[in-house]
Amino acid sequence: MRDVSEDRTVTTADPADGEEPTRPGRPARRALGALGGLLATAAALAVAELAAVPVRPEAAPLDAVGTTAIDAAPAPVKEFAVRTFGESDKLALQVGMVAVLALCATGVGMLAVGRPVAAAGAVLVVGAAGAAVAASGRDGAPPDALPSAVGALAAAAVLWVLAARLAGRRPLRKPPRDAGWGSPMDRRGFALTAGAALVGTGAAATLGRRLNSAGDAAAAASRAGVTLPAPVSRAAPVPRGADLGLAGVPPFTTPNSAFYRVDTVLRVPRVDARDWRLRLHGKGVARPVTLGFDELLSRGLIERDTTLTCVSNEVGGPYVGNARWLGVPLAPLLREAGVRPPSKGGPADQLVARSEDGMTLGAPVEDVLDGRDAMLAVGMNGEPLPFAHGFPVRMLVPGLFGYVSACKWLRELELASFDDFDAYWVERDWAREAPVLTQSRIDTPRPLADVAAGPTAVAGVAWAQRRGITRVEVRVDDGPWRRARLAAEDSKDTWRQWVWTWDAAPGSHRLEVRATDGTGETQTADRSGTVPGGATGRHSVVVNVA
Ligand SMILES: Nc1nc2c(c(=O)[nH]1)N[C@H]1C(S)=C(S)[C@@H](COP(=O)(O)O)O[C@H]1N2
Ligand SMILES: [Mo]
Repeated sequence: MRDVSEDRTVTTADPADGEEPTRPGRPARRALGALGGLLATAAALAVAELAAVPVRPEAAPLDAVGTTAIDAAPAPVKEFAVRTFGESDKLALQVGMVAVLALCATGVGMLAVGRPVAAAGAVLVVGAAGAAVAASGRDGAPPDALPSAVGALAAAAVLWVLAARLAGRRPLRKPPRDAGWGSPMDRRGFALTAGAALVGTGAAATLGRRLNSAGDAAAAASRAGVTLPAPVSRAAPVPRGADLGLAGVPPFTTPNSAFYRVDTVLRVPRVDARDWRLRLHGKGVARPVTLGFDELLSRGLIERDTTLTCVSNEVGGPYVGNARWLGVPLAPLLREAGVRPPSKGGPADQLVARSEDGMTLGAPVEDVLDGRDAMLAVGMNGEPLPFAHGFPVRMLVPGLFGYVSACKWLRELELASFDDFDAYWVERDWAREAPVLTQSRIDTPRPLADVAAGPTAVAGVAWAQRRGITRVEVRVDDGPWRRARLAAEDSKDTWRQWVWTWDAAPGSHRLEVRATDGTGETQTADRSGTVPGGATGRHSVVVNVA
């Protein structure tokens, strides 16, 4: 802004000057400088993508910085992101990062016209910061610094040459004191350099992408090649009455494509099942085990319907789904390795699961061995696990929130103690032990819906895995509680649909629901946020009856 008056002097200096078209004023050069900044930044990201090939795709700067941001975000920020953007929270993060970067790029590009050394220096400093973040981030190692460093060098070079063209000087010549504002600009040189940068960027990005995802095709082939064995213990067929088939209520079995997804990865890990190994070791493990995927499949599979819930689900929220899972029972595997529960003198009370993406989850050993159908799942609704849901193997423990039990892309199981080790989410203020809470949700009518007067189906789902749902009640405008009709129970580990027919009278009304679980306990009315152990309180919706 400080340059406005000077700009005016330059542009109006000599309107009759024959060289005027090649000696544009500062605003024009600055605009082209901004463009140069954007080109240089694009080049940096493309070259970094290519440089990530010999390292790992996650070392690419936007991935590494984004992942570090995810890991560093305090619980309230994460809560806000999930509340505001839902499952698009990571997309929002990436869009935000690109926007900030683009803003900085235009700034540095404008700076480069008059002060190329300072601008190139700024680019290198940002690159160094990215490199440091990448090397010290999740699963970070020194080689992870390479993509950011190489990318920054590329950006500095592109910016330098473009700025030189704008100033009408040779790129390898030392910039003069006045940075060449007065000399005519090398338009042709600028256009050629910009074009070359653009082509190079496209080529590097395409090649980098292709090489970084070369393993994906192999992983996809390995998934396509999986034949899931028939279970030795089948799930009973879903009772016919378990699905009320009501409009607006999700189906009893959630299709894989509609199953909620919660994790911290910017790139879904694509593991080749043929390379997959699981290591089981730790405190009290008399016989450590290493298993490949085929060995795991040969152990005899069980099939179970289980409802999975996220601790980040707000009352009435979408982070709950029910699937038919196929997997290896976990308890026998642990027992064969010599693991005993704490109640039988076992030294470990925490089963730490580690994943391909560097995530750690810790489940109580006692729960895993208490007879529930804890499993290493390989199948979901009749197909191998989708990549987004943990292919090739994930853990599943009915009755526990996902963040302590449902480790996707599982790689390692370590018996430890809660005193020795805090898993990822526990380090971030979430509860150590996380049994699911009894919850109920109104799916229809939708909040603020316009409802016709007369008989209206009020319906939804309720869940209390391990305990089961025995009663759901609805009330209107704080009136008396009315018992809803429950759909048939599939198992105590699955959600249950419910419906109540309401004779809707004109006006604005508030519908409220509460569930009672198999222990006779009714869900609390006390409202609490999701941190640390899951949201409590009753779901209610306000509707308008015409
Ligand atoms: N590796 C890995 N496993 C993970 C997570 C994760 O971030 N990384 N998130 C957990 C959480 S918080 C939940 S609620 C469930 C969600 O499983 P889904 O995405 O298949 O629905 O996975 C769990 N397993
Ligand atoms: Mo979760």
